[in-house]
Parts: sequence; C-alpha cells; structure tokens
Amino acid sequence: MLKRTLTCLLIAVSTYLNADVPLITNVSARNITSLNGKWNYIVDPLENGFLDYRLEPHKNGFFKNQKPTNPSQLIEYNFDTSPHMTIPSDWNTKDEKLFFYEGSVWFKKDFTHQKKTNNKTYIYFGAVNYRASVYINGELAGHHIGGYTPFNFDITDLLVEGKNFVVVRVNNNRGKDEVPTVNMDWWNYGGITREVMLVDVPSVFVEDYQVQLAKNNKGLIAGWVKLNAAKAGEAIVVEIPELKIKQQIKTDQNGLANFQIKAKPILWSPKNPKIYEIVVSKADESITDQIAFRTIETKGKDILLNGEKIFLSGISVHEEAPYRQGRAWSKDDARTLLGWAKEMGCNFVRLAHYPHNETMVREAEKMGLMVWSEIPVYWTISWTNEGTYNNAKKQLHDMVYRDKNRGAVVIWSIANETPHGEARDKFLSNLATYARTLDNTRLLSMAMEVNHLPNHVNVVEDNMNEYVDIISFNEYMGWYDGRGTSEDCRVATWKIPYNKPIVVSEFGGDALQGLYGDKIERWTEDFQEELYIRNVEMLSKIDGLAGVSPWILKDFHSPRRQLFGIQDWFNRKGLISDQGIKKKAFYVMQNWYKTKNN
Ligand code: GCB
Repeated sequence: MLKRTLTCLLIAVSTYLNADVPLITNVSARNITSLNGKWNYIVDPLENGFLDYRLEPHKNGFFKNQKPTNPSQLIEYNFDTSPHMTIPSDWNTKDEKLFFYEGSVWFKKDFTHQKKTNNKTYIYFGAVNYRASVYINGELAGHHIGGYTPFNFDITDLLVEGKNFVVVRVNNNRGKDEVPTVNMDWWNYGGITREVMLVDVPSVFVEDYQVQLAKNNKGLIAGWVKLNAAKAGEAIVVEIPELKIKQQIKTDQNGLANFQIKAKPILWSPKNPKIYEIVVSKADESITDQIAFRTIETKGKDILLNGEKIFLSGISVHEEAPYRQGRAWSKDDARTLLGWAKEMGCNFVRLAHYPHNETMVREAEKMGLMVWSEIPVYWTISWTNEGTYNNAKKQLHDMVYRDKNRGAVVIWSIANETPHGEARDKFLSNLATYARTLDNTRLLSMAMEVNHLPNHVNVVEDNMNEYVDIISFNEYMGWYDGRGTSEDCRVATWKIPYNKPIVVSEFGGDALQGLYGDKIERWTEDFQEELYIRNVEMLSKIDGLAGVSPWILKDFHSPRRQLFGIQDWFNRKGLISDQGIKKKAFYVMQNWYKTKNN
C-alpha cells in the first residue's frame, strides 16, 4: 500500500497535482512568522529521498528527517550536517556546483510554534520552481506545481507545541507537457525562490477580498469579501479612512459579502500614483491594504487610462536580480529594477514571461508604473494535452487572484509567441474566455508573431485577434528578422488589419556592454544603438501604435546563449548590463520617451 502511494505520488508530482487550497490574499498584512533564512539542503539527483535501489519506497524518506537513535543505526542522510542555503534564492547561483543542475533538492528548516485555540496556521510560499512537496514533522502537507505562483497549505493539525520542522522537496526538471515547456530563453532557476511564512488566522477568517472601481466607473467602488468558511451573518467592515468611508456588510450562506460604495477617489496614474489605505475587518481580525483606483479601457486604436488617451512607454523585465545573478525577490531588487525603468522614462513595465513576485507589482504601483502581467504559455507547449491546459488555467487563476487589487495592473497576457494552428487556437481562445470570467475590468492580450513577406511587407494576422483588447507582437527587425540589418526598418511596411490599440511587446538586439565598433558590427553597443534608432523611427509610423516594451531592461541568464566571450550564458539584449551599466541604446529609449505623454 505504502509502495503504491509513493509511486503514485512520484507520478502525480511529475504530471499535475495541486491540492486545491484557496489562496489567502495579502498575506504580509496578516499575523505572520517568516521562515526565510537558513535552510539545510540535500541534492538528490536519483530521488533517493523517496526511493531505494529497487525503486521501492524508501523506509527512511528524507521527508522524515530521521536521526539515528543508536550509534549502529544506518541512516544515510542528515539534514543537520548538510550545507545550508539562504531562502529565498535559487540553487543555481547559490552553489557553484549547481549552476546547470536540474532535478531534485530537499530543504529542511526547524522552527518553534505556540499553538493557539480557535486558530489556524498555514504555510505560505511566494513561489517554488517548479514542483514542491511540503512535509511538516514528517507528514505530507501538500504538493504544488508551477514555478511562479503562490500557494498555501493548512498545517494546523500537523504542528506540535514547541519544536517543529518543515521539509520541502523541490524539483525543477523540465517537461514537454509542463508550463513552461522544455524550451525557453531564460534560466530554469530551481529552488524556494520567494518568501516562505507561517500565517496565523482565526478559525473563521477573511480569506480573500476585492476592492476596486466598478468597470469603467470612476464613482463606484465595488467588491466583495469572502470568508474561508460558508458562514452566514458574519459582520464585516470595509473602511477607507481618507475617503471617510466605513461600510458594514454581512456575509451570506456562502461566507460571501458583496458591496458597492459611491465615492470619488483621486485616480491613480503614472503622474500621480495615489494609493489609499483600506481596512477590512471583523470582530477578531483586521487586514490593512494599499489600493489604487483607476479605469482602463480601449476606444478604437487608443488605450484610455481614467478616460484619457495614454501611450505605454514601457520596457520588458525578467525577474532577475540587479548586480548579482539569480532570481529577484526583495523590495530592494524591485526598487532597483523599476528605478531603472523610471530613469528611462517609462510609465509601463511588461513583467515577462511569468508572474513576478508580489512585491514587484506593489512597488511598480507605488512608483507609478502600469503593469503587464503574464503566464508562461511560451512558444510551443502541448496544446492538445488536457493536463497542460489545466496547469495554464490554474497559473492564470492564481496570477489574477493574487493581484486583482493592484490598480497598476492594466493588462493580463496569456501567451507569448505561440505558433498558429487549430489546437493552439482552441487552447488560447478557451484560456482567454476563462480570463474574462476571472476579471472583466482589465485588458487582455497575448504577444503574437509577425509574418514577414517578400518586399519588406510585415503582417500581423492572428485568429486570436478577436479575443484580445490589445494587439501585441514581438518583432526583431535588424536582429533576427528581415536581412538582419537595421536598414530594413527604413523600407518596412506594416499591415495590421484590426481596429484595436497596438503594443509592440518586444524588439531589440544583443550588445556586450563596453564593446564598441561600427554600427554594422554585431554585438557592439553601436549596432544595438543603431537598431534602436531605426526601430523607433519605423514603429512611430505604425497607425494605432499605443505602446512598446522593448526587449529587455537588463541582460539575463539563458542556457540558449552559448557564444563564448560574448554571451557566456547571457542573453545580451539588455539596455543595461548584468553589472548594472547602461548601454548606448538605453538613451535612445530615454530620448524617445521624453517626447511621449508620461
Ligand atoms: C523572443 C522571446 C524572448 C526571447 C527573445 C530573444 O521573442 O519572447 O523570450 O528572450 O525573443 O532574445 O530572442
């Protein structure tokens, strides 16, 4: 029986199994205990932590964190004498030996806990890439799949008074049917890459809420508050002190309370990123949040923020740390990356190619940057596989749920550079329809591809156009596309037959910072600068151009980038080097954005 359970577990973990525990919203405003810091780790390329040499369930699975009870007992692992890693982080940049490692690593941390009555305790992970199996005191708390979305498990009954331990098996093997799939242009950083915490809440608690303007209505705040339990008659108070709003509501039999409040808040915009403090409370708890109010819509080929036309002066950003390599996760990381975007003159960031950490989105809001957020439905994933679809759907759901109260988020994007085809169309149209049911107040997009025809004719045509609000596409004129020279931009013509706003979600080319030469010499800053000048010239002429987010803010690690002496495992399309030095092309964008409306 045990054998079957473990074998099933391994299979399930490698395909799709998410314990469907609803997400607690705004965890950092709750009663939390951080589990960041030192964790012991054991690298496990052969899954010894689960299986013995016959691939039978191991009697002493690593999740048990066993210690010998007498000196002759054989136990071939010991977390306490194993090295430690500081969490959050990725193992690839924390341990030299693990730079290229993809597989399993087990992590363990000890902690103390005082049990309280009428209380629940959850363990919350901001993200673990890609598969996580979480054990408390040797017992399974749950599994999660998906490297960029948060998850939590109720561990109340697994905790003991005093000393406890948590073990997490993390596995980042790529898989054909996964999201993303086996092939992508960024580092598959493995590990507990975002914050970990214990969250203490009352037994009946406010699990989730939405406080935003009603769709395109500047005078009505609409939302709901939801308890974790189907408890009717619970009194909830929603307050926005600065607007002198205090509204009492009562939950229905589903534990849900809807509300609508007439109000005239100052609207958030890049020029005036006004944020209100709101408080959601009931007798035994009070949650404070920071919320921005704004409207976003399209009209013909224009994007309107608060009813006024706005150009999205953007930049694409990977969640990679400034100055050091590895995953970004902290407030400092966010402020540095977004600070560079502001310095460039941006009012918009495309957070590529997966949901970034919550801090990044919150900081963008504070700094006056509109956000495009996306899921890693990237290139050619398994369009006909139901598990793949459900996985993408779940990641979309969790992205939207986590950030639904962030006014700065204006665009949800559901795919990047996917190939035309019936199965793909079915997959993406279903996903788009689902996205609308999750949130009908924001704009929907997906980064499409360009069809390059003879005589420099570029066409953007995609069956998905009817499902999106914004036509966005990635073009690489002067780098991959055309004849690979920026001169092509001068003669290029564009056919984009839709009456919708156009956002060019990528353009660019590589340059090694500090390498100079002729403007036709690849990899030099001069080549990249020229490419940017010509692209800006070309794109400005496109009818309906409502924004751009060139590729990319900063050089980032990618296993696809092998050119020795130039790339050295970096995609060098950054406008800033991995060491934080600005390249010449940075100033091309800065100068262009000075002429725009931000
Ligand atoms: C793209 C992809 C992006 C790559 C970039 C490149 O179109 O969307 O993920 O990193 O091109 O540098 O080739």
